[in-house]
Amino acid sequence: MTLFKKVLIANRGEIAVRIIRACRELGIKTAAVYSDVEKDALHVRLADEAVCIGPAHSSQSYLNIPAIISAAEITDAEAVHPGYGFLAENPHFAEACMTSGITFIGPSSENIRLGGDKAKARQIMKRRGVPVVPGSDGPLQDEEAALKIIKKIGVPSILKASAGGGGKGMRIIYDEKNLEQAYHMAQREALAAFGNGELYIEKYIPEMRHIEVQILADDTGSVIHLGERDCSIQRRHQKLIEESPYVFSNRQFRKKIGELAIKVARAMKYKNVGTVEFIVDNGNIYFMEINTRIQVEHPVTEMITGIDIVKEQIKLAAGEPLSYKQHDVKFSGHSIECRINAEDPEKFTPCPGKITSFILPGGPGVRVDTAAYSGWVVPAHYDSLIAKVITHGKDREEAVARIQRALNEFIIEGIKTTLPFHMKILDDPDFLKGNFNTGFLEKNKNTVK
Ligand code: MV4
Repeated sequence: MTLFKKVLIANRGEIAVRIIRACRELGIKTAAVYSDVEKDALHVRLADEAVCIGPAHSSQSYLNIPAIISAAEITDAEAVHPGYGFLAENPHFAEACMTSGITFIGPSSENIRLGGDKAKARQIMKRRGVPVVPGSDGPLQDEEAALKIIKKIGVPSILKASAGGGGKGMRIIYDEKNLEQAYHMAQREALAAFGNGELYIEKYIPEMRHIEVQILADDTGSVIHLGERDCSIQRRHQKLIEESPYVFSNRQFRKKIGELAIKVARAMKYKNVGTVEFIVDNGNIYFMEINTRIQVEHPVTEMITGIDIVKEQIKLAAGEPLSYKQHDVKFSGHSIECRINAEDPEKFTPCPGKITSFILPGGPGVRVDTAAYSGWVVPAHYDSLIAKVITHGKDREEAVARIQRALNEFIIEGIKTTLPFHMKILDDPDFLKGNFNTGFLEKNKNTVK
């Protein structure tokens, strides 16, 4: 089996750099794409060549399908890696690549479509015997249908958008008399955000842990998992800190959640890398959704397994079989990631601008994934993620001590960042005990801002 000679990276920032690194190690040439305001970006410098694909606004550059397909054709790239965000979960883009004879480094367009239809994915998994939270069987026809289900499952319940993600089109119902209004508000919000107002309903689980499982699947139908990640520390549906393993994980828990994730992958004939998200509540595990992309937090899994997920992803897309069997996957120690954003650490408003000083942390067990450097101007047009600090230790205590040390070493001047916010969370006694859930930041908003 021969790998690609050249890959086009249809993304920017730290993930574009991450993908270039994987390609280099595999001996694959890289072509970057960039917008008008990013000619000095690190991904442009590190790639073998780069093509400008349009104006700063992402709708005209990083989301511009014809421009990206043209860039792949001009550079003679055989494959396109979409990274995360932008076109990564757009089934039309995956199809456009195929039609142009370019390999999309990711799952099939059918996989992407089902991942984006959360009501249908839930319905299919429920029918296949994967546990889901009590709620609707597929999408809701109208608020009458929602009321019938609430009568059965009770309140609190949560309305979610089928096309959702990022919390848009979500409403918690504490009293059925508010259902009608909540239904219309959620529907309107979903329609505005996704062009699709379809909703489904679930029992609301107030103290949930958001636990997800990394999976790898090849063209022959072999599927393995790389263990779980705890992503419960989020703010406004943005994950801020992720870790692996889950603090209360053990061999039995990992086997159980890992096998459920594999069952989900098989039920949809999944190919390539993906993440199955679960709600964990008091030891109960429920399927929530499947993400059909490489995720921001993939490094914590790489740190504890030693497996380069991006290299595996590229090899899988080239048609290679999995290089590991489940029993080859060995888990070692603990890893934590903090997402550092160019934002005000108290108000979380974006703070783009020129970085005047940028000095990285280092030493044992520290990894930093970033595309920033001293003198770089953080553009206002894109995601405010500027660096991921990831540590590994023999246990959680060592991983925590290392990330506390790393955040203290990290010097970023010229712009505000969320570094101080992370240092506060990492000092919180409940965080240190592993005593948190998705409500952590809301509950502690007076002490941990
Ligand atoms: C839930 C939930 C409780 N019960 N589902 C889904 C997307 C993710 N970003 C948040 N999600 C949740 N899904 C059930 N069945 C709790 C959340 C949730 C949440 C919901 C509303 C407002 C804030 C939230 C913060 C974290 C998690």
